[in-house]
Amino acid sequence: MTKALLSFGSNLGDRAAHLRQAVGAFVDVLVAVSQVYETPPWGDPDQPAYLNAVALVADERAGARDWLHRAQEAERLAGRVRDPQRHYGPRTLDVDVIAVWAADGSPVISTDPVLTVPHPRAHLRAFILRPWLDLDATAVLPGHGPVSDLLRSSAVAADLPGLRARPDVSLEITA
Ligand code: A4P
Ligand code: MG
Repeated sequence: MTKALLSFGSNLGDRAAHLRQAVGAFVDVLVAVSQVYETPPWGDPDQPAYLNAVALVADERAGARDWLHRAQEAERLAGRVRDPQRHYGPRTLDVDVIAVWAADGSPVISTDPVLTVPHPRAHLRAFILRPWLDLDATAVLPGHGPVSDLLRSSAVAADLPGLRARPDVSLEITA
């Protein structure tokens, strides 16, 4: 079984609906989804607050590129428009592949610009690390260490108080 940790973010339109639709696109492979957090924009302050969450997904065969293609298809369905001038700018939906594990549990490492895993900025982002801790208190970001330690690093710890849990926005998929 291969696994991946995916992050979901939205700060345009009906943010909760975008996240629900995106998580729903992975229903066949979904292991667990975190709670949702309201988060201040990271990297480009002049935009609305985000809703963020992460999900663990698993599949018999899926490789790292398969997860990327599914992430990009979910973004397309949410009507994502890319602004090449604003790398960290607003978006209906961003689905990033944070980390991938092979069938033997070893982390997949890639520096290919088409798919860099682990995600090169994940260790700096409270809006990824905090929801991940919800899913797994012992989670380890390959190449960087325990998520619980990363949350205490100065850059991330400074952002943590800005995150607000939104238990009123559930992404649990019910039958
Ligand atoms: N790519 C390479 N590696 C990956 C990966 N691990 N996951 C390539 C996904 N894509 C990856 O991505 C650009 C290219 O990166 C793609 O061609 C893909 O093959 P993109 O999604 O088209 O462009 P982007 O969104 O501008 O870049 P990226 O890296 O997704 O942006 P970031 O760095 O994720 O920043 N603040 C808050 N609070 N919450 C957020 O969710 N998100 C961003 C987006 C900024 N600020 C935010 C949030
Ligand atoms: Mg992206």
